[in-house]
Amino acid sequence: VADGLQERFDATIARDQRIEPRDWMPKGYRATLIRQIAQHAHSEIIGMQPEGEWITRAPSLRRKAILFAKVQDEAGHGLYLYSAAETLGADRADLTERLIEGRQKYSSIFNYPTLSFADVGVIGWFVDGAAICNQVPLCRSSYGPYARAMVRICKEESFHQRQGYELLMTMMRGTDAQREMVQDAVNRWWWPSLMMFGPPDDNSPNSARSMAWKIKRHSNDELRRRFVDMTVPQAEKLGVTLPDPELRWNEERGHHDFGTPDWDELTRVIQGDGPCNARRVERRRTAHEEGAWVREAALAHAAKQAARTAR
Ligand code: FAQ
Repeated sequence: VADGLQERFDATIARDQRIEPRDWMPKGYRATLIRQIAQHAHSEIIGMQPEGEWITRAPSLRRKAILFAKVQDEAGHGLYLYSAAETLGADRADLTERLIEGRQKYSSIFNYPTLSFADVGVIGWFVDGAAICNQVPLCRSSYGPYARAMVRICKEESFHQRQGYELLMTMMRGTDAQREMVQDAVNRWWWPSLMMFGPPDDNSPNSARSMAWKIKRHSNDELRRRFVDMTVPQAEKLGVTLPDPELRWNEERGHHDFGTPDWDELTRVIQGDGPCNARRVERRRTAHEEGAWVREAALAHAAKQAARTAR
């Protein structure tokens, strides 16, 4: 490392200023960011599938329009995030290859099935709620392009969270059967949503370094606790029960106590053995292959344009 570069990087981080694409950065910092941003981008793209399966079956035109808009937003988030990864020297086509070959991860949560329309509401409430808890602090992440991408993404996630909660409120005002659908969806999604925050702090190999570099601002467990504290009063208002007998308010700590997620299940799902992993990746692979002609056509068009301006 040339004289002073490491010192300048350390000082920028210490002053809470941003690292920008052309700045010198340690190899590990660059690699960690590419890893996290790529996983985040893949999660947005794979995350279109569980809810996307309900677009043709939405119960009204209004619900269909909302769901369309949400799933399109997720595609947009994926594209911003791939662009942020490109500022670090990653190649988007290569990242996609790694995803469909199972060499790069995406969030465990998208490997669970959406069995009823209530799942669309619960994904908005829990999954987007968890995403907000995790991503609002990332707006202050030390890498400029990632932090700036998070600002708009978080605004859109807030809309997603609200549409989910509003959908559930509507179902809870409906019939007994509808209320049962909501409770069933809550029962199935609660624990996987807590797992989204990652393994517990004492088993999170990347956390210490990512926090020292101010890529991550809070630990996995800290964000998980915040999510529980935020969600419990919302569940009460909605009239559903969160499926955790250990969940209770702890006056002394000023936070909720709650049970332990099944960490073996998280490990299995991350390793590719969740209920829908194979289906999700296969669908992404097929979409990529079927889209090959679009990429070829875009390249041919760009070459033609370039030849025209060169003339
Ligand atoms: N799933 O050492 P740590 C959304 C991996 S929101 C899969 O703790 P780190 C919006 C981890 O990568 C969802 N893998 O790792 C939406 C690492 O593996 P590696 C996406 C997981 O990075 C809503 C290993 O385990 N959000 O998409 C998971 O410090 C609705 C050890 O873990 C983000 O990506 C997991 N749950 O902390 C879209 C947010 N947890 O790479 C559609 C940004 C851990 O060493 C519909 N990411 N792993 O082989 C982060 O904040 C972090 O990367 C964490 C993990 C917190 C996810």
